[in-house]
Amino acid sequence: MSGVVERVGEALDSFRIEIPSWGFANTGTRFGKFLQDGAATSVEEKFADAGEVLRLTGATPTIALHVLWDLPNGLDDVGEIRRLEKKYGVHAGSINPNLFQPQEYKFGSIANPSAEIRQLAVHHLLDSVAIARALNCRDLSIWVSDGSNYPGTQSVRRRINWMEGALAATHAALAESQRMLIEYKPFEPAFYHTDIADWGMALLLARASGSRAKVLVDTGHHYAGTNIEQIVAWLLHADALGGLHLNDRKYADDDLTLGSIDPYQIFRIFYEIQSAGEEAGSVAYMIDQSHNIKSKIEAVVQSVVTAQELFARAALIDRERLSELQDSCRVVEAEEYFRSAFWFDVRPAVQDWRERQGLPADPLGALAESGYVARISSERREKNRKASFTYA
Ligand code: PSV
Ligand code: MN
Repeated sequence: MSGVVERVGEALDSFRIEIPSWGFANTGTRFGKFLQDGAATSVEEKFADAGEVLRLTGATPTIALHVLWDLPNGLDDVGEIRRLEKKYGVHAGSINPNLFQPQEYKFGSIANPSAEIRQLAVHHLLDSVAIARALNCRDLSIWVSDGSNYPGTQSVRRRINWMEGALAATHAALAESQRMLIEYKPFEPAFYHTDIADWGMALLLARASGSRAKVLVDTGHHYAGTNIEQIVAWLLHADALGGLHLNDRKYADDDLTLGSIDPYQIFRIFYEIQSAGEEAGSVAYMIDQSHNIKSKIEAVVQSVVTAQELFARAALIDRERLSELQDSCRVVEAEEYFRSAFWFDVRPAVQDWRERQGLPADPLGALAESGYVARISSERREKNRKASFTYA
């Protein structure tokens, strides 16, 4: 393959991926958490870890914040976040309201039959917009976990109207430069119907909310076998793809490391986005994972490196050449050409790019050598061991 170093370099120059604050903290499954000595126990520690990932990879300038977890006092915490941004050189990225944990939301948040509870949820959404405005964050990422567990127990149609009202009110509060991303998920925590279960529902709600509302695709939020890159292609066509939450899965929303099960799928998604050219310029990439068994910061670095490699591989495809093969229906040649980019070992070219940027050639190796994990493990051990063992 010719021009590999240039193509890879160009792709990586433009590639940025956001990391989630919750990727550094003790998370688990609904059966429990295995506490790690080095897990972040405060927002400051999350920023510190994010700063380390940025130092190692050069690709993660922003950290996604979850309002209840990272700004429990709402707007009053904005000053502290600004201080952390300066101290660690990492900016606040997408702002994620939390519509799934407060006790009031047992029967839903913005789709709750109680007008009072819907109002509570809208207040939280508006507070989240205010936080995003104050921190200069472009995206408000909304995941609505609402739904029901048993047939006949809720009115699906009335709930659609309630959601439309709440989302339109949120959209109206956005600044000109801001966007609202609507994430969908087929099931969990609701197991009969989820109010925003797929991309069609998310797209219709986005359309009803306003021009700066887009759809957020989380790779873990699909049934097995779903052709996610096709959904991505349709959303790009509709100018409605806001962003991607990347992770991997074997069964459901498993939150496994991106590319650990099916790297070819992430490659195909990246190709679809790259092939849309300029139109895809504003698609936001984020890692949305929970590292239950792996060491947190190592898992984040591993994910970023994998994302960079897969993005670089997708960039090796000469789109004109592929179009010619497609248009002349040379099936095997087209498939082999497409796959040859996926099989190509871009690691030497990626390493080359890292060195040109003054970054460590091997981020995971550099992390191990730095002693960072050992240091935070000893500094945070006491706090982590004191944390009570709670079921998530
Ligand atoms: C829900 O499964 C989700 O993907 C949403 O993006 C949440 O904000 C995130 O995970 C963290 O729980
Ligand atoms: Mn997500």
